[in-house]
Amino acid sequence: MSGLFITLEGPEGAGKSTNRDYLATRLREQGIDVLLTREPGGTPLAERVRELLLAPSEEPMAADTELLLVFAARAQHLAQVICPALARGAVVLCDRFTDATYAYQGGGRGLSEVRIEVLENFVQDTLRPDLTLVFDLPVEVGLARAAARGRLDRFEQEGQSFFEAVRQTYLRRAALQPQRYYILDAAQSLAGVQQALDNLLPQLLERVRG
Ligand code: Z5A
Repeated sequence: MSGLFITLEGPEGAGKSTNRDYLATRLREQGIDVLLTREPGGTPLAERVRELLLAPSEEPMAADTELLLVFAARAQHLAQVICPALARGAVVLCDRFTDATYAYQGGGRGLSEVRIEVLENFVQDTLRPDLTLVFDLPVEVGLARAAARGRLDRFEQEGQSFFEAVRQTYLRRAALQPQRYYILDAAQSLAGVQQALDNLLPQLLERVRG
């Protein structure tokens, strides 16, 4: 595949969607073919799975069910959207991907990383993001941003310790593979975060243009 696969990760309210759109604009200004997408979701079928995952429900969802739904949506997303875009040489900017599974289902729910890895290999084969931007911020700052938006989804109803585990999983994964991850301080002002993205842009353009 000849495109560039960039994922944006981080806890709630970290500014992933806002900054994904910002980065897309900056890349498109340079004439780059950019595909914006998100997980869970990104295709009509995968968006229906997203609704199942996010809707609060009286029947508790087993952690394994959650894990399998996340990967079912991902398989559809890869087949319909991500792989074709990479094959035509586009830059794919994806709001969350498998790092979120390690963070939420692994760190948050306590599922074993080995089992997640089995599904990662099954669904993705050898495909991994080329670059993962981690928008890092203290849990309470992100939760306050999410709460300001109103009704909380099924994940947002979790407690502080769940989100602390999510955050620490991202940071641990980033420390293990520093060449793939780039950590941004998402607690600073939006202008500050976007300045950091501007600083990264020349490197990105170099990679896109090979
Ligand atoms: N999930 C999972 O469990 N396993 C998986 O494998 C995957 C996902 C892929 C949906 O994701 C849920 O799916 C997610 C994990 C789970 N958990 N939840 N909830 P999502 O990405 O759609 O949900 P989210 O993380 O809650 O998105 P979000 O809260 O919309 O966060 P965001 O995209 O990072 O932030 P934003 O929408 O760009 O910004 C939030 C607000 O903060 C907004 O009002 C902005 O204007 C404001 N903002 C942004 N940046 C700043 C700064 N720097 N300063 C001040 N205010 C800011």
